[in-house]
Amino acid sequence: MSERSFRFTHAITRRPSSSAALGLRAVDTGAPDLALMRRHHAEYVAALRSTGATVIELEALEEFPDCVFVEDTALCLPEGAVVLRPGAPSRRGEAAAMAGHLRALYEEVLTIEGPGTIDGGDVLVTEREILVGRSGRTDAAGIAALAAAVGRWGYAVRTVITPGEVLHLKTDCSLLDSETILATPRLAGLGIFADYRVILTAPGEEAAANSARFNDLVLMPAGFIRTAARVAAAGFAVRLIGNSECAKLDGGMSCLSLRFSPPQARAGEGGHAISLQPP
Ligand code: CIR
Repeated sequence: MSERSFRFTHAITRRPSSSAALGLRAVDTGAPDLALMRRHHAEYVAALRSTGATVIELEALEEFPDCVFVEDTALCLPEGAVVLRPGAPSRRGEAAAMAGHLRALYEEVLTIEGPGTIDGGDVLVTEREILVGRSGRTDAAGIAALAAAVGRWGYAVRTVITPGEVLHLKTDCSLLDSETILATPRLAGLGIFADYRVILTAPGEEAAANSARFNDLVLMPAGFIRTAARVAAAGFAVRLIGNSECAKLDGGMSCLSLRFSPPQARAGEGGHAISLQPP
């Protein structure tokens, strides 16, 4: 069976902005400690790189406080990339800034035009379908535009509902392998993962659901030991990464990277970090 939904040759990350304290959040629990956020981010990048992947580290965009959360800017598939249209107007320029980097890696880069909106955090790619959550950030028009874009490469999109109190679909779930999804009880309880094996987060550990499978590793936010034990007991190699500061901005493991395998690995050999300046 193909493993293209969790085995990747590349990732793109972006360093935290020094304006991160101005980042969007549902509830203000205080400003992130920027030095600690940068240390956690470096741990995250090192974990991605340790799997042998090429990690393209972009510089911070100081005018975009949420720029570290690159997942929301694009959907990268083996056939091509789609530049998304984030639902928060303050984040739209992040997607435009990503487009040039994707064009250096892909021959085919499509762009979602308005009026619809869609954030990458609402897009869960599995081996057999692309689930997209309607949320406060992602609307029906955005999902329709994405479905039209990826339909040309043969992908089926299934719309699901991101629970009202949840920022993004992947705030509450992550793909672990071709058959297995880690999810909160509140999301799994909607029945949307009926055809998958589901590992539930432990009570009080819902924030552990935003994890990320990347090659042989499952990156999980540190501090949720019962859920990490459940994932490890199912046979996955868990790597715990500090996330206390990104969590203050409603971000988790998936938000911090675009993970993909471009058609030709034109950006260099595996295992290296490449820093690109904005085009
Ligand atoms: C935002 O509200 O847009 C950011 N503070 C957090 C984005 C997290 N991204 C993600 O879940 N994919």
